[in-house]
Amino acid sequence: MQWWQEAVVYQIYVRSFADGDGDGVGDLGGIRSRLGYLELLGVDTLWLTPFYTSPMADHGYDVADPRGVDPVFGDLDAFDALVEAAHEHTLRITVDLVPNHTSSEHEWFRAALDSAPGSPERARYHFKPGRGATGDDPPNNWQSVFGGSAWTRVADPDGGQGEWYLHLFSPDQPDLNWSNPEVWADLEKTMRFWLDRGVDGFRLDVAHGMSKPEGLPNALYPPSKLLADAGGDRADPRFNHAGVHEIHRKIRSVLDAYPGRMTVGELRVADDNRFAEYLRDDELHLGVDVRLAKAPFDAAAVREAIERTLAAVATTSTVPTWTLANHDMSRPASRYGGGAAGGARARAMALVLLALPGTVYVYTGDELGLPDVDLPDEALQDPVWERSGHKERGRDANRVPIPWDGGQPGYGFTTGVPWLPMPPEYGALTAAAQLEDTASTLSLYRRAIELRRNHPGFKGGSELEWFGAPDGCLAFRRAGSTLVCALNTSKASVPLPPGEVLLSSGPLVNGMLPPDTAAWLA
Ligand code: ISL
Repeated sequence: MQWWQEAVVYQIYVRSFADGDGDGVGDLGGIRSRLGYLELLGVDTLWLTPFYTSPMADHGYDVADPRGVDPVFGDLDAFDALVEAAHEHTLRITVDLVPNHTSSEHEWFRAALDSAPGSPERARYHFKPGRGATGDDPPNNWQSVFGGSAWTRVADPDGGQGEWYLHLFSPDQPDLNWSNPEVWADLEKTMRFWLDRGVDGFRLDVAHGMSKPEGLPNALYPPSKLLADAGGDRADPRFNHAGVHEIHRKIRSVLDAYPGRMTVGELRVADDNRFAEYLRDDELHLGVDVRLAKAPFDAAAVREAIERTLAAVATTSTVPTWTLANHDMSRPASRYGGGAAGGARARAMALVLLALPGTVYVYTGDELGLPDVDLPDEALQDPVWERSGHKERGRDANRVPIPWDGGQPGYGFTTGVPWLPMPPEYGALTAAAQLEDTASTLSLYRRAIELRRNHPGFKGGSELEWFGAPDGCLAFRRAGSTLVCALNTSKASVPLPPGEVLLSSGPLVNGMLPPDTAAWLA
């Protein structure tokens, strides 16, 4: 068993975790100062979102120099110090890589703008003439995931209206042309750069992107449908193109020279068979699966998501991954209904999550039960807000900084002004307050992670056995194990399965499992 096949990975949204220098933005030094907390929580691996040099149009997913640290997050010395300290705390460190696109401030893209159509500088991206007599129409009908056309027109070096370039995300994130060998050579250099500095693995952003079909044909979808999250549908030419697998084989060949290091891909691929293709023995080690995170709080839907995730990896030699959220999604406490019920449901789902075989991802702040924050318009920073013409508020609500202790404005996150406002209700949810409260969400996570690591009931295989359960409920155990996880999403209390209760997400009533509650039994 490799370490990544049974890890509890904690996703750190670097901007929002801990601010070491008082500028209101989280940084590498801040993370280092909070490693003790992560050790207490019991996670074994960290995933850091991009901390590379960036103009921050998409908060770091627009990378201007993939081998440099942005000054707002620290410098290379701070990174090296963090890796060393994390390893001393027996925490592994995985970092994001963004191979699909660069920032428009990347030196390659600046050079492309200064060069003529047809030049080698432009050939690192997707530049094309427009359609129509004067080239005023974009080269095809592709839409940006963040809204609007996926093409932006540039002025030629001589000042006239020129070519268009492709950006599946914001215009500040031009897509790289992966049929250009320089693009791979540069990613390889970047991977070795960070591997040689001691990272334990990579999360590959948009791992189903990169490769594009020859000639960039029109999508047969209407633009409105293309706006919806790309699900790897065959009719959507923007993502999940067959050529991507050759790229993953190259990535894997680099990793294979660094035993014990791993890659996990962000795979927004709805079809189970196509998902599995990325996990062949010479491609990714793991794929991020958001099926469970997308399921509503309903036992039948949760069971279906779990079974589909298991099915998607069944034909591979890898393990499933599970998560309830990430920096792109509404937080569980809000998504499951908000208020007290939403909080209780998020806690119940944490026990489902942590009972599952394979690798688990916990998004920072979910262990505190943080809700999404209702931010005022003027505070919003996600490019989705502007790109959608203020129709979609974007992802800032679930990226508000972590409340550590004390009160407003910074709650111990920063001595300055936090980059997104932290609301009054955070006062009761700080890590410090929850560490002292045995009934807190943080205490539940700590106990659950500890049991997951040490209890023999978790040593079972990767198959699940389902028990008969009342309507709106589910119960499962790993094949060969005695530990049962039961979840009640119905409106009535139900009898518990037989066994000793090891942990429950809320109080049990007369030995019954109340609504919005889960329990582990041995
Ligand atoms: O969050 C989404 C739309 O608002 C998703 O469709 C998301 O954009 C998609 O899953 C790709 O996400 C990744 O790459 C993006 C970045 O903005 C996301 O934060 C990252 O997780 C572009 O680099």
